[in-house]
Amino acid sequence: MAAGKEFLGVTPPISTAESSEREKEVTITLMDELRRQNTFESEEEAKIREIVLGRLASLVKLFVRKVSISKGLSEAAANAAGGKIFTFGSYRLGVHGPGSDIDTLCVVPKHVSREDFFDVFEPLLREAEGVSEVSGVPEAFVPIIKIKISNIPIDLLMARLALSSIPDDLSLKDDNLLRNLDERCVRSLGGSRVTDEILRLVPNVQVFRDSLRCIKLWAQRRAIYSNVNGFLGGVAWAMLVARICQLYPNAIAGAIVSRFFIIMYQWSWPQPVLLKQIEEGPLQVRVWNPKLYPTDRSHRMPIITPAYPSMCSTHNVTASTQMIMTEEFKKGAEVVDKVIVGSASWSELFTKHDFFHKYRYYLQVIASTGNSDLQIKWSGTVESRIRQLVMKLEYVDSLKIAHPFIKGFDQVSYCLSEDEVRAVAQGEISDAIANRKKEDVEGKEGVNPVYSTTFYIGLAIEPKPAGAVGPRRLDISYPTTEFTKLVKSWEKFDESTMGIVVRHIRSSSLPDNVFDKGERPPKLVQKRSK
Ligand code: 3AT
Ligand code: MN
Ligand code: MN
Repeated sequence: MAAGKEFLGVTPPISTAESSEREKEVTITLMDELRRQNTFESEEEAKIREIVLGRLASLVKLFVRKVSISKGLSEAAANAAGGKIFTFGSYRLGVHGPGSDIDTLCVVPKHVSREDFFDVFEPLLREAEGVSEVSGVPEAFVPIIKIKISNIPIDLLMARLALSSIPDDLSLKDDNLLRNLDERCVRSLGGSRVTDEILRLVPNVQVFRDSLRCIKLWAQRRAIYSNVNGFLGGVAWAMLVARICQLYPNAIAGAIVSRFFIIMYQWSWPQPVLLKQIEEGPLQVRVWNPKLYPTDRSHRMPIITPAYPSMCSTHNVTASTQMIMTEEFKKGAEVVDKVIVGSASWSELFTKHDFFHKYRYYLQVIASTGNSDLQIKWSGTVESRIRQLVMKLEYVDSLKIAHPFIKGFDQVSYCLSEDEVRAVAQGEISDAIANRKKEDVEGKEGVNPVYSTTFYIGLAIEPKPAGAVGPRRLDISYPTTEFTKLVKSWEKFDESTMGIVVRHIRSSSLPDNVFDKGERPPKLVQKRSK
């Protein structure tokens, strides 16, 4: 830390006071509630993860050794070449739950190439005992191998450094390590460097972990945990909590959570959330800078990653998602106030969202294909463009909010005719089709499975101005046509195999699969028409 500066962060703390007795009490009840909500893994699972990581570390060394030998290095040099794993994501932050994956970066010396990662390491993993479900995606933006060891899912990224060996005590902190690296390596290193930096920038790691565990569960339950859909992802939530921890360095989790909601509710966006001053570095890459770049200026709730090159983790936030999150911060603050005075319990903070009860009208965006592998790609493409639809809807007069739901609903429909195929692609899934199972059509002729993923956008419409006559007309044909064009411009789009439909429905026409069992209110008697 710089001389004379005895705090972490870009401003001095708001308060360095210790937490009160009451805050200590509610921290205990908070931790009890988090355990009751099953957010922690068991001790056995924790032990298995450590064994798995040990195993993985030796597999990476074996891989580096093997490639070293094949490239003509001596036994001694091959052994010294090393290789090291770094974790990031929820496991590294210490907020993972039962069943979370372990996000792992494999760091290798310069003579081990990215091709070797997929051509040598992937087959080595396939052969390795206890390793299963190996699948590599070399062409991804961040190339990845997914595996399971002892049933624990693991995401493996790789970075090749410009070093002839990777010692066990290597740290990734030095920005100069990024010099002369392939862009994919720089991206792969990012996750790990950011997580490590966050942990270095909080005054008390355990308080940070406990608080973040609470905020993550809350954001998931309130359906505002999703980067693609314009809310915040895991890294952004972690940075917000870290900032509150910096502002109250001696507070415990219950106090941090209570300050979190009120401060985030009152935050003067687009003032950015920073964990440290943004730094320049050795690469020819853009660092977030709203003074220089108009796109950076357009970020509504900028939350900036602390490791070089600093980036905005929240560029997907739109006017609607910002309003929705702000409203949730406010509600959260109210619940926590009640918890502190003893008139509510923590479980109230984690109540399920009411997205499918909240609006009178919804848009359905239905992506469909006839093949499950293709469906994953197509629905992913459609999902990643939904925020573009939301932003266009925000321009429609009289539309107050276009609220995207954080996940799509997948269905397989076994269709027996062309008419059924067409109907399903249009979102008209009759009960007969919805209830038809794979077993029911086994051996039948002319069965076409249709894979569909339906995304929802809730529409809040401004009340009719006083004295206006006739129903309020909402014209969304322009945004929907533009959106359809946009998704169809995907380079792999194929009109004959991929379907995309946008349509609006009343809340009474929502299908059962968006509700939990018993959640759907009994059908109300049709309201008298106004
Ligand atoms: P879980 O406990 O695993 O659910 P997490 O925060 O670890 O929570 P992920 O494993 O999905 O979540 O992601 C961990 C990090 O990996 C977050 C982000 O920096 C990176 N990441 C996630 N998805 C992608 C992706 N599709 N491409 C590139 N990086 C990704
Ligand atoms: Mn993870
Ligand atoms: Mn992951």
